[in-house]
Amino acid sequence: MDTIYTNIQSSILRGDKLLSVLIDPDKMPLANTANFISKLNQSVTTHIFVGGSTVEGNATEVLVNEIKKHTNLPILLFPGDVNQITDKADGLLFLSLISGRNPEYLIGKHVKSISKLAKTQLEVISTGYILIEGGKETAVERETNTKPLLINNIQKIIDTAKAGELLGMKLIYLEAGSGAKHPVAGDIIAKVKKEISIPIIVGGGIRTKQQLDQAYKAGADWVVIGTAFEEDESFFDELRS
Ligand code: 1GP
Repeated sequence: MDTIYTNIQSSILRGDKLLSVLIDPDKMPLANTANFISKLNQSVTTHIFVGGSTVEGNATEVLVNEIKKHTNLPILLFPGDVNQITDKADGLLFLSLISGRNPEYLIGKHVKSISKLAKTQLEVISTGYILIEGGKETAVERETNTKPLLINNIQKIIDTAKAGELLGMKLIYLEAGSGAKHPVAGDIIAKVKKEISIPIIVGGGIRTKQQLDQAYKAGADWVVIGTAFEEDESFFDELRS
């Protein structure tokens, strides 16, 4: 049976690159969703992520319902907390913040989410989430009360990714944090890529087509961009399919 994850694997085997647009329910006015998704549909975007560090009430579910009216692309939850889980999406990145040592974000919230998840049909994809310094303090760092891994300690980043793979995680997410000043550097992506065989997602601070291509060239299988589209939707014009 085809699943989101097997489709990702097949795309990577074909040499295709994946692109997710991250939409934060706190920042996307519902009235603008149709217009935003219509531009997104004409771009090379392959997946939509929905999530944010702090989202109130059922804003995630309301937004996912609205997005679904306008696209057939898979919608994956990228949740900052348990309250962002909704059955209306197609899948969920089950993110464990393996760069940090805060038990809540390593396993605590996951345990709390199970009774809610059990009532959904969501495809749950175990993801090793690695926060890497990106030139400024980001919301992930503040919310999780963890420090990012330092860019001058590449071996620790590699070992963390490898440990995630050996724990059975299905994806490794190299995250510079939303709005990061510097995206994850190409040499870090390339070195991690060499050591692991599961797909690599890269996000945080990617604002130009050139930075996107650099991430792919270095070995990212999948790139996530949020802020650049929030600030300027004409970025979609540069990414036309
Ligand atoms: C954040 O990696 C994502 O979790 C996207 O980051 O908003 O900087 O594109 P940006």
